[in-house]
Amino acid sequence: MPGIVIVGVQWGDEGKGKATDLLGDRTDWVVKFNGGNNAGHTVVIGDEKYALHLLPSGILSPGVNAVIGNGVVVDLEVLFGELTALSARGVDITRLRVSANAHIITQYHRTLDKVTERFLGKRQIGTTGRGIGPAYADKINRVGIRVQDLFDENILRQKVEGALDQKNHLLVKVFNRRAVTVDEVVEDLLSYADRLRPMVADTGLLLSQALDAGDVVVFEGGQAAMLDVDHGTYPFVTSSSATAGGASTGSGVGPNRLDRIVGIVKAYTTRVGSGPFPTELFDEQGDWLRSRGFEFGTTTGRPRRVGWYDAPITRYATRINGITDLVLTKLDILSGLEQIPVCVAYDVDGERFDEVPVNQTDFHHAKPIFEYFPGWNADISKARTFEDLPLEAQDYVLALEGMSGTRISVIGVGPSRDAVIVRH
Ligand code: 2SA
Ligand code: GDP
Ligand code: MG
Repeated sequence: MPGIVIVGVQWGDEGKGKATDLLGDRTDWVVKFNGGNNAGHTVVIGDEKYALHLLPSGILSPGVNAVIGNGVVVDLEVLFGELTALSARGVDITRLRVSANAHIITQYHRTLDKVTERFLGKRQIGTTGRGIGPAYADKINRVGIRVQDLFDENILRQKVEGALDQKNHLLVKVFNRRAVTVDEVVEDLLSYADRLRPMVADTGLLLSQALDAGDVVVFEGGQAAMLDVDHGTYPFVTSSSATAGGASTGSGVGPNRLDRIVGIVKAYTTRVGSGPFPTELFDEQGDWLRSRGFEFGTTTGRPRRVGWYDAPITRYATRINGITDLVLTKLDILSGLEQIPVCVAYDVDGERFDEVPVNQTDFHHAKPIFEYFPGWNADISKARTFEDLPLEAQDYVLALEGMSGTRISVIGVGPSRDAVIVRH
């Protein structure tokens, strides 16, 4: 199975970074195909903890080739900041390749992200403020700056001029900010060109050749199904394709090369930013889950919203991604509960919905219909086989599997690399 896609099932932070890292020994290439430094993956290796935002987690595995695909938006300051920090900790960073077609996040994208959010007030999306949305908007609007533009100053200048045309009007007239000059942007971008040049490649070609040669390629998704610009809780979404289809468009590899689609799903649910969240907890049980699960953003440190497992969401994500295997993470966090609620359907203004409603207003009104499962008290973080788990925990996993539409192949019982139960 040479092409393996890893995607988030819920609203992100399911533990995708750890899942990618787990596959490290058997992986030759890891590709990030969507998003940018809005992502935050925490990977724990021995006593070392790494927080990655832009770089794919696979860069931590010796010998693995890391790729930033064409579907990614790249903040060059962040890229070189992360590379320098990893290199100082002894990580080999020479195996990174960056797509010539990836788009660049510039200072005006970051500024626009922040001022737009402030302007929206109560209607704000709760973005990470990293310039992600404005950079993708420019891409779709055909006024984006791509990695390859850095190597032709004339072209770069023309493109920056074109991009700033309307933005300066917006910045000055609407947001009361100073105008950004073409010179300052060009100078900033060019300051990275020499360091970037050796990493730039036709990454779609490299990946196809690697797959032809039988290499294992992991496509590491950022964010998750419910944050996908097409399939998520729009407009409370990120601006990229976070589902398995994005692995193909965002890397330049045909969809028939994607052999397994692995969905990462938490044993409960979290969300950062605004938008509907039917199983959200506002009481002390929520505070308990947040502090026990250490649910604070890797990128911004924001407390995550927390709630119970939502089975219709997993079924939905399974369908739209074509998930073949699920990795259920953070089961250990649920130890100590008397009973565990699981959302099996929704009540929308008196009508039962077994699937995620297509209509946004319905989803905003959706109240969870819960089924309750008996909890367990034992610490399960040392369990390494399914049978090591208390019967109640086994039953919980089997129940989720039954409701989710696909098999749960791996169960996470702790943050470290080895704290997993592999079933299939
Ligand atoms: P953006 O910045 O335009 O992508 O924000 C749009 C929405 O997408 C959500 N989003 C995320 N949700 C969870 N985790 C994310 N990454 C970090 C992490 C988050 C952090 O992994 O911990 O540190 O705060 C992530 N990135 C984007 C965001 O909350 C908006 O709802
Ligand atoms: P990602 O964005 O999907 O990569 O996830 P994050 O790294 O933002 O958040 C997941 C967090 O859960 C990280 O701190 C991981 O170290 C941690 N984690 C992953 N799997 C498990 C698990 O099975 N149990 C526990 N307790 N923590 C886990
Ligand atoms: Mg994260």
